[in-house]
Amino acid sequence: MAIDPQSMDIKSFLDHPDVRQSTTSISKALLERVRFSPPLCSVFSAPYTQLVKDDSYEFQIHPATREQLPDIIENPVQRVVGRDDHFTGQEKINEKKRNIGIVFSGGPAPGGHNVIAGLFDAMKAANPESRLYGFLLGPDGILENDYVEITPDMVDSHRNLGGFSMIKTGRTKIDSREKMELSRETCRNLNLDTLVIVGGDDSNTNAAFLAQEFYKDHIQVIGVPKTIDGDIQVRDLKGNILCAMSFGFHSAARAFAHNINNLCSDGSSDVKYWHVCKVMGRVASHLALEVALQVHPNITLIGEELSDFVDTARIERAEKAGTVDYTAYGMTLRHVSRRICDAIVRRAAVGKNYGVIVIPEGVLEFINEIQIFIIKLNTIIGEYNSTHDTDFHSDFLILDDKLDYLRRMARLSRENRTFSVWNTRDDDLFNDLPAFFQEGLLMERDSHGNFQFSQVETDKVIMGLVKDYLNILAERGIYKIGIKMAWYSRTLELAGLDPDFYGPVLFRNYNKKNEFLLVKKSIVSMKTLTQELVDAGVVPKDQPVPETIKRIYTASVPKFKTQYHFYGYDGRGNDPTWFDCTYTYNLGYTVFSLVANNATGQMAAIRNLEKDFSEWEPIGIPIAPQMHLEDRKGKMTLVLEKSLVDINAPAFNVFAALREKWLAAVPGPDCYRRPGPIRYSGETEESRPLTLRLNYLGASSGKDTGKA
Ligand code: FBP
Repeated sequence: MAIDPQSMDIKSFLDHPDVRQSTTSISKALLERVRFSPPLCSVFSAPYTQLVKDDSYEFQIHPATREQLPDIIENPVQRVVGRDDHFTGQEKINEKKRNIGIVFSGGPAPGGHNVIAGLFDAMKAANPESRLYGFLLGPDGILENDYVEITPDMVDSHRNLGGFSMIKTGRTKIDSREKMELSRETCRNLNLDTLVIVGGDDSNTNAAFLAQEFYKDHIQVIGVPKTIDGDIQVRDLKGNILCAMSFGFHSAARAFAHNINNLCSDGSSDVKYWHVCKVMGRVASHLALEVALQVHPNITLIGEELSDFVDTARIERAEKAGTVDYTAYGMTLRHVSRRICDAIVRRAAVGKNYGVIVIPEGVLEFINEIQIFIIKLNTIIGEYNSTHDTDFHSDFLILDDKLDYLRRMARLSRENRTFSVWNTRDDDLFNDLPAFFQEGLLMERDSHGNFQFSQVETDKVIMGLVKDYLNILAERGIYKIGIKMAWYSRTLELAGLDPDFYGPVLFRNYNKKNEFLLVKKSIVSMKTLTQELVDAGVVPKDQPVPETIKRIYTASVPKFKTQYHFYGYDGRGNDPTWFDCTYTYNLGYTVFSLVANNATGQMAAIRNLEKDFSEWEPIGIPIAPQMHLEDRKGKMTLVLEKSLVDINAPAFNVFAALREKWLAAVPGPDCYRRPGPIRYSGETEESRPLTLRLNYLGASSGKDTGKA
């Protein structure tokens, strides 16, 4: 029945049951999602679980780890196995009443709520008296003793939902004695048996240090591999995979892919924009690679490939001159921008002056000169802070002050040759960068000492150079839009002109067999057009160029128009895919098995993620052996090693082999792929990231049993 809003006041209108149903925050999609029950790995159907040491993995242990984490360095890899026999006393261990604290650390990643749900369900099934506490706003919640007890209602209303909104998150690092003591105090106050840290490489590093710190207090610390960046992947020395991917990666990549595919549809419809899509991933380009495999955009940059580049021509030139050219290794910003220009020019030549380009957020980290700037500035800022016992960013608030400080450093290097971090050449090069980029490079590092790439307009830095160079190529007559032969002939014939009379003068490839014609390089303006026609004798000197010919020329002049998009925060908050829903729910169960079996300093993981679900195996991975020394805020620090895109792995090889096809710089349609929206059920979503699937298929020579 239709409601007449005029006949009632707004309050009564809002109270009408149909209006209430339409305006409630609880959508049908949400209800369906929270009711979904992810399947559990078969071991969890047993009444109890036990941990079995798996000696088949080997790690190269850094001596500093042995020194700093002595009590957890010998932790083994542990398999979670199901037990149903009672004589081991396992039921007592399992059924013990426990207090567990959990915290989210770092950026949100789809699936976090299911880690809580899995842990909560497993814990309550073992002993309904056990309690789960959620620390609020990340590690600050631990330091400030700010927590909530997690209730069944809280869990049920967040199952399978994205974000970390149940208990929020934060990026504080527990890195000082004082913070360690505060954390210990909080754990003691709550009488915690275990602290669970759901986080990325830095947070799992923190988990290892806390595990060591609390070892004698008998407070267990367990890490959970979270990050959309996909850079927590654990392999042993021989390359055996223990954890193929952190959770959240698949959902974020899928969300980005779906949105970027929409741009592909839009772009190939109005054919006037290059859509520039910056895709998150602080350093590693895993997300960009997965998006490329999911969508087939025209151009995708992969940072790891750029740094691996070797300019053989430069090396040969240097060899002939008897010198060494160190700049021949890795790509420069200019080189990258020229590669992009080349692709844009080639597409334009077949009439496609539009397209989609994917740029990883962290790509600058892999570009020669920028990498050097980042390292140098990290050192300068780190040294300033330790020498002055203050903070560089508070002392130099505005860009001009920071630049002034750098100038003084450069002067110092002239006066004192031993001071070499920042010389006048560095200063000159730095001053050539646009101000917004200088500001980005000088920005405050995060609490873990990481450069905050999400705050830098990486895409604009690269595309600025692309635009400049395209202008040069247009002036040189190289960047032109291909003119369709059929359109050219029809247009001239309609105007009563002979296409064959003008064609050979206008175009460099005039031939009936060519689908697209390219205006000669020498014709770059109306003036040069007139000159060319007059010189060829097809237009008399004192006669104007026919309007139709001018129209053809104008259609060949490219306008390079861009639209910028950032895919990051939206994907982090996306609801999880089936893969992430299931992965994280099982991670929650795995955490409980590790807790119940007294593990500490371990990271909960699922082995065989790259295979079909029936082969997934919950395990505990020792965190300490994964650590190595890295420069953070100018200091060598033990951290979990980030996993970068392996450019020798099958997934990258597939991308490299197909990217020319996806560029589609040939007449005919583009090759975009429609991944579709995220679902947690049904058959339209692949069962795991394409990167994992391809790497697995490559490694097992096609012997896969899983569904696509
Ligand atoms: P985590 O490593 O904490 O999971 O965060 C990843 C990330 O989303 C990066 O992709 C991005 O560079 C960064 O967080 C953005 O951080 P912030 O939330 O501080 O802007």
